[in-house]
Amino acid sequence: ASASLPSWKSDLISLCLSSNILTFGTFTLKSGRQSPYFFNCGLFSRARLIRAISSAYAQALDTYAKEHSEDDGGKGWGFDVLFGPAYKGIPLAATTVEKLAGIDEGRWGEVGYAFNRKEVKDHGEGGLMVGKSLKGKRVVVIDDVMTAGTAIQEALSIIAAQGGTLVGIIIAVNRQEKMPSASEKEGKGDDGTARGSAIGAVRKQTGVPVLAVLTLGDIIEGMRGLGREEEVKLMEGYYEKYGTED
Ligand code: OMP
Repeated sequence: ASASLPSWKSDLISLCLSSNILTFGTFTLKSGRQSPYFFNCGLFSRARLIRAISSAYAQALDTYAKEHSEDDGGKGWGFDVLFGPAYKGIPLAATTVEKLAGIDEGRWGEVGYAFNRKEVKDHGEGGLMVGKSLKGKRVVVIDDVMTAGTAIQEALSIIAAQGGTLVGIIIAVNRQEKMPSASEKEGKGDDGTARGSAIGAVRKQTGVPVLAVLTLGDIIEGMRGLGREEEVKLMEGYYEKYGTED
């Protein structure tokens, strides 16, 4: 085990590694960057895996709420609905609220979950949304991985359109990457200009906390603890190129 990483994090990293959720190779990301590692949340598709990740999301949310019990003029930080953007966010939202109720039924027992449809249904109950209504509610978005912060934007506009108030974002993995440069967006590679973190930009844009179960730093620590020096070097090299502290 690693000296600085809590055991629940190193255990989660080992589990992700043995189930190929965390893989190594050459991957082209949505941002166009070539990464030596990839984290695939679509593979939390067995009982012990979905249990592990939903427990970790729930712990992170509950811990944040307990640490911020004096926010908002003493009312504390909390939320009414966990919104899981289709498709990958759907099982994450459903299983995480169930875990929250298991941690503290008094605090979380009435929390709802909701998700959007990819295609608007024009018959039956109709509409874009399924689950608890977001209207007038405090909403947290649950998502898988944040790299450049592009995927989260659609979720934010859905919440705004549904009349919800965003109060937080939780992701499984913060890849700790810089915003892509203008030249990267044109497919011409990084121009080396100094830029802030993608997660920092989302924090600044929304003014809400962005919580992560794991960061790239945690994954590097966990892999080091497992003696996987080769992968550690690859991730450190990637971090040198695209990484930021937060
Ligand atoms: P951004 O929209 O750039 O923040 O990238 C987030 C999305 O990239 C995720 O929702 C995934 O679809 C995908 N992704 C992963 O799932 N795992 C990774 O390790 C890296 C990415 C990625 O393409 O950046």
